[in-house]
Amino acid sequence: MSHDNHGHSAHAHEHSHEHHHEESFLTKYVFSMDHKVIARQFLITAVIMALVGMVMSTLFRLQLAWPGQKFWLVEFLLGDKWGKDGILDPNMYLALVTIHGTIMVFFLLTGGLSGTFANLLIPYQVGARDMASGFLNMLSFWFFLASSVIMLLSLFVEGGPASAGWTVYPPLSALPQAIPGSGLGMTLWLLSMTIFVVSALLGGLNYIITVFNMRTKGMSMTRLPLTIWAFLITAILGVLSFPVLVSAVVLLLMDRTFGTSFYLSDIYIGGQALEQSGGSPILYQHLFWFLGHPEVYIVLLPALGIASEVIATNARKPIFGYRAMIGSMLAIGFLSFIVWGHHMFITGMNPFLGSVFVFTTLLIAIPSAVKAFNYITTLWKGNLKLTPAMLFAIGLVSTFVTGGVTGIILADSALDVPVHDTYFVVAHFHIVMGLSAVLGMFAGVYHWFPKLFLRQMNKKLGYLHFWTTFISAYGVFFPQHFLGLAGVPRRYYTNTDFPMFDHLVDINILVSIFAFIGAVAQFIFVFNFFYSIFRGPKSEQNPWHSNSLEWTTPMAHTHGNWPGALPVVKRWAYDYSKPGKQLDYVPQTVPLEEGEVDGGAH
Ligand code: HEM
Ligand SMILES: [Cu+2]
Repeated sequence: MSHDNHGHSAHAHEHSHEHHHEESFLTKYVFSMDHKVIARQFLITAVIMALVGMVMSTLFRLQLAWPGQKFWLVEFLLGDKWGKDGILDPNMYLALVTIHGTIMVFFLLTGGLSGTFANLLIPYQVGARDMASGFLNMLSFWFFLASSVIMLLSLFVEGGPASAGWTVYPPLSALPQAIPGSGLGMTLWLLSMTIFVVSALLGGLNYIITVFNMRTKGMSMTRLPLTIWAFLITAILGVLSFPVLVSAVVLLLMDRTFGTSFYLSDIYIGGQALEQSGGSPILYQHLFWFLGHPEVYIVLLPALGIASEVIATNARKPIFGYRAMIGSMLAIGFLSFIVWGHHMFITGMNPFLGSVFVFTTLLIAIPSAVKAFNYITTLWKGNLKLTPAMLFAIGLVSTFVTGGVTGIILADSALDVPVHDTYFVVAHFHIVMGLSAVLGMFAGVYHWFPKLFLRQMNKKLGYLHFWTTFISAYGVFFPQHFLGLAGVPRRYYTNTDFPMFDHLVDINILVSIFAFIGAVAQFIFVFNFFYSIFRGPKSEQNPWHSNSLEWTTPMAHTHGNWPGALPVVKRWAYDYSKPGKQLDYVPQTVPLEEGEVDGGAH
């Protein structure tokens, strides 16, 4: 006891010059309430989760390209039970697809992308010392970590992890006896997702309150960088839609454990009718997709916001159509709530209702096209600095456009019906949402690495990583459109068993080979990332000559961000290459000159 006291007071003495409470290793790096530390915690957790999700995709791609062949890797990773003699067990195949999708959508791109960059950038770019509530922010990370751990634990239970697809439709999710993955694995999936939603809500409320209430002097809403607008709208979408997922999950848990029948209609198992009847699995689909579609934008908008920053900075040009960008993000956010039915065209919905969803879905193409147009116009005749971050941001614009085009096809009920549940859909959503968001996330990591870890990443490895990733990504997902058009169904253990798909074997092999190259490419990133955290060259304070406030803080992290007074904002964030200025950038803290017009104002 006395020893403890002594250690504590000596420690307090050392740090007595700090205004903030003294910090031990534990409060500084583990239970930190500092947004910068929490951002790094989210990022590192997401990188680890993504590696797990990626290894899973390599395993099921092995099976899809060479069905029934023996692979040492399969047995090595899955053991005797699920990978006997190196052959992937069919139940485990479904489970891998499910957990891969869940991890990528929720843990990498929802938790990892928003959690990292909203945390890092909101206080910095609005000019605040921290989030509105550091404590709730910390809890948000710990709930995220807990739900990640539970999801990983579910890999090791009897019966394997959940295997009803990442959408966990009933009856596979509602009947514990349906398939091996419907048992404890499914319960853990539901538990993990519930905790995940708590994390997302705590994070989201904090982001919203911080943006509305903690902006520094002069930081009006129309001077906010577009990243902040993107995080704000994302957080609002999350707060409105995630609770609906929880309600769906609660009803599901009741069907599973208390014999209710919200989702179960008449079901016979082995000739025996179940007690439950009268429910509707379609109800679940409505609830799921009321979250599920906005979720697409919860994943995409932060990436698009990051692209705006990275592209404007590295094109040395003001972002084109700042107000139109805000307007289109708001429009996308609003519309995303009235289109969920486009996931349900084949449920037998009234064709008139279907046509309403066709119409609202097609409307989203308009603000999306505005955004794509604005990126391209910003790039047009820019003085392009092709940093790795910039390449990833441009790559995002590419996938956002090419994936959006197939979205227009799927939005039409008449065209969606024949390709529904084929690889066409898999190709579409991987390109428009999966890839765009992943590329945006990489852009963010390369661009803000100096703010996260005070060092620079290696550029050459960055270029190598970009080109291998970009080429192999299209190599994986472009050919899948043709598989889909030929009718190859998704979520099938093997599709080469059907004679009518025999001529497609080569395409499947090609897709898998690109998938393996893409997976290897990510290790270039992982190496560069972890190496640079410790050994990368120290960064200067504003390496990209950027205007926004985060680059006005000193390189060494201080709790409270700015050592002295908070910065005062005098202009919008996009004064690059402004005529009549000496430098090609004017930070937000530089006062407007006589007669100078503030950029965002018109
Ligand atoms: C190169 C990396 C990737 C490969 C090779 C890959 C491949 C696949 C394949 C083959 C499926 C199974 C489809 C089926 O059987 O129906 C699948 C499912 C899925 N993937 Fe990926 N994927 C990759 C990256 C990603 C990323 C980055 C995301 C993030 C959005 C993602 C999200 C999903 C989802 C949500 C599913 C579930 C689809 C379903 O339930 O039918 N994947 N992936
Ligand atoms: Cu949708």
